[in-house]
Amino acid sequence: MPAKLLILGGTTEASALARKVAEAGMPAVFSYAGRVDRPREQPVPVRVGGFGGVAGLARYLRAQAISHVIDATHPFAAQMSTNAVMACAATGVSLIALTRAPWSAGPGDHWTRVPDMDAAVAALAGPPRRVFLAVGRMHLAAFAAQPQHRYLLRLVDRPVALPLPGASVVIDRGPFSVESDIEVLRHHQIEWVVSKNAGGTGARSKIDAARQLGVPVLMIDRPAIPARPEAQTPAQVLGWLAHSGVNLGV
Ligand code: 3Y8
Ligand code: NAP
Repeated sequence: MPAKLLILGGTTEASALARKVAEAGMPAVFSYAGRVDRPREQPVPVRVGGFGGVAGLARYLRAQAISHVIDATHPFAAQMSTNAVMACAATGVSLIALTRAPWSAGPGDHWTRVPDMDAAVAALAGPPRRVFLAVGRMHLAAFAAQPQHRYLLRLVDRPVALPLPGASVVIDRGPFSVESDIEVLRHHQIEWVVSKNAGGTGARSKIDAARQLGVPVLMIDRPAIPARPEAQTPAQVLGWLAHSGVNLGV
């Protein structure tokens, strides 16, 4: 069967892989969940929207004659990654994840690590602070349990309604720079940064900025994902494809 890749995207690494796959002339489809209004353009055909659970993804893999799935979604996209493991097992389609190692605290970092979003909300109990809640839009409602803080939110699209009344909102999409994030922390006199341990480069500037300014960070560990083969770079994915007999064309 000729090779045809499905790249589950939405990350910096997924876009880097798509560029290499397009350069190699490999048939591929890049998939977005449809979370934001204007996702980044890709050099390969794009599909947007959920598949309909494991069964929907399995149907898609068969119907589109996908030979390999590269799960290059974000480490917190645990449901998509779990579905990919199950659908590929059910259909016999080869799967590899393109993921990024978690960040670890270094000298000068003031991190408090928590296991998940609920633990992050609980850790915010206490006197009012100016908190940079840089976890996106999808989990904001949980933080309404700690309404005493002055929140700064950074979102990709302007929200229609916010579960955190009184929060300040910055509309911006990464990748961000340390200089601009230092300015954000200073301008809003941030006393605490709440962050997912996303790994990679696109979201880490706020962590580097917090270190430089001595601002403490509440770091949320990533959710568990079922075991699957993993690569750390697009080059390793191309090596995996070549090893599985795919003609990379270059
Ligand atoms: C829709 C598609 C690329 C990909 C770029 C990366 C880097 C910039 C940094 C902060 C943290 C956050 C958030 C973030 C970053 C990259 C990457 C990354 C964090 C886009 C994109 C989609 C999404 C979805 C969006 C979530 C949200 C999370 C904002 C594209 C821009 C906070 C994660 O409004 C919403 O519904 C937003 C939802 C999931 C987390 C959340 O829970 O709200 N990403 N982000 C993807 C889809 O539809 O399938 O336009 O590129 C992609 C990127 N966002 O190719 O350049 O690789 O991680 N994304 C986090 O890490 O904490 C921002 O502000 O400091
Ligand atoms: P999630 O919670 O793991 O997935 C929820 C459902 O969204 C999935 O079951 C699937 O629906 C659909 N979905 C997720 N990613 C998809 C994709 N790439 N293509 C098609 N459908 C997808 O996922 P999430 O955390 O909401 O992330 C959604 C997207 O944003 C992903 O592309 C991810 O890479 C990107 N992203 C997420 C974060 C984050 O912090 N979570 C950060 C940066 C980028 P069905 O079950 O119907 O198939």
